[in-house]
Amino acid sequence: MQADAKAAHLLEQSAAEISQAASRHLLATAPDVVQQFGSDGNSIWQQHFDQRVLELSAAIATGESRLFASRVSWSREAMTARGQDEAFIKSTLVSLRYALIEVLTDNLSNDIITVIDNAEQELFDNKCVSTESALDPRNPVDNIVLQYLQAILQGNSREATRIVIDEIDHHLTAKTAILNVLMPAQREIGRLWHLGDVTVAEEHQVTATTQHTMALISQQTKHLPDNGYTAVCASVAGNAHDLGIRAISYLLEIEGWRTIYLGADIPAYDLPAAVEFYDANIIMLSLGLSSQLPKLRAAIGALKQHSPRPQIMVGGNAFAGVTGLWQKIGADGYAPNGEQAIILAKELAAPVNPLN
Ligand code: B12
Repeated sequence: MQADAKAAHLLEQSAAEISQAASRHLLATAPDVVQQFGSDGNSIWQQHFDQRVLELSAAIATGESRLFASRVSWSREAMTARGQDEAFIKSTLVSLRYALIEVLTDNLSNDIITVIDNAEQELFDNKCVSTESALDPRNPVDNIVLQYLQAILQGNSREATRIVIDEIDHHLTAKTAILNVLMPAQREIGRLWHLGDVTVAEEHQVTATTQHTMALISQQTKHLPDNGYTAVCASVAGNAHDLGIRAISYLLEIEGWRTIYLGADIPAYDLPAAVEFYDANIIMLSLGLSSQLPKLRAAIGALKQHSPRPQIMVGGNAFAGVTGLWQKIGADGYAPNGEQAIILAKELAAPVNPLN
């Protein structure tokens, strides 16, 4: 499939209209849904379809149909875990097709329909989240992760933080505490939520404890001397996920960088000013979902007009499994995890190190 910027733009512009039409269609054709979601049904399903249309747009813009298929399968797994049957899940795709035909009429390209057809075919093949935990209780570090999660879910977040901090200089360093305990704990709670085994509230408890624990670790750790590099770190507009990029920011600081951590959901137009004000060598942008891809493009576009231009590094969950996506959107580098992010950041910043 070829990338098609015009069709992708049309989908993005028409997302609200398409999602309204799809939601109307679903509620009219699946009366059970009306009962299940009550008066909130329309807005819940509109949001659902809005994301779907943006993911479709991202797939068309990049020529990567997986960006849509993987998200549809992800939704299918989450819905199955919450008791929805196969026929209903398929009917959401029928409603989406119906709305696309109604709204886009003659502008609906074959590629768009092909992307949806492929996603439907792969609906039950893609495994997004494993039913098995990646954590092995016999492994000492994994065991700390499990103790950490257990303490939080039993209502003792202070104890959870203590478990991790007390292990530093024994089984852990500050870096491995962040990368090998706190990040896997986040992934594990995400897996459990996806399977319907923990609630959103429980995930929030873990996330809040992880934010607090990372801050304490960073505060208590001896940092290497200033290496002369500055990194600005942010999650793009629309991305509420900020723990991964926060972890990278702390790790860079420990390695002697000056980091400017801007947080989640940062508008593209604010980035050049931050880079200029702090005279950054590099900017690290985090992308959580493929539906946020237009915002990342906008951010990269704004930064490229800036002079002197910082190196632009990207990462985050949305890149998983889509090789070369970072190049297609014009970034200078990508890393799949915190460890590799630190190594690549140094390589990218090195030619412009003011201390050289
Ligand atoms: C906590 C959490 C949330 C919190 C975020 C709170 C916060 N302050 O961050 C809240 C509740 C807000 C949330 C919301 C949503 N979430 Co959420 N969330 C999670 C969870 C459980 C943990 C995220 C985390 O802390 N990860 C920490 C580290 C381990 O991962 P990471 O962010 O990917 O970062 C690593 C790398 O990607 C990389 N990296 C990250 N950024 C960068 C940047 C650069 C430059 C580089 C080089 C590298 C890099 O390095 C990091 C460290 O190794 C994950 C599960 C998971 N597997 O991550 C789901 C997850 C990310 N969420 C998911 C989803 C779908 C959503 C929602 C759409 C759910 C919904 N229906 O509303 C919304 C979207 C909100 C939005 N607009 O962005 C999915 C994404 C699936 C996908 N990509 O297709 C996941 C994977 C859940 C799952 N089990 O499937 N979420």
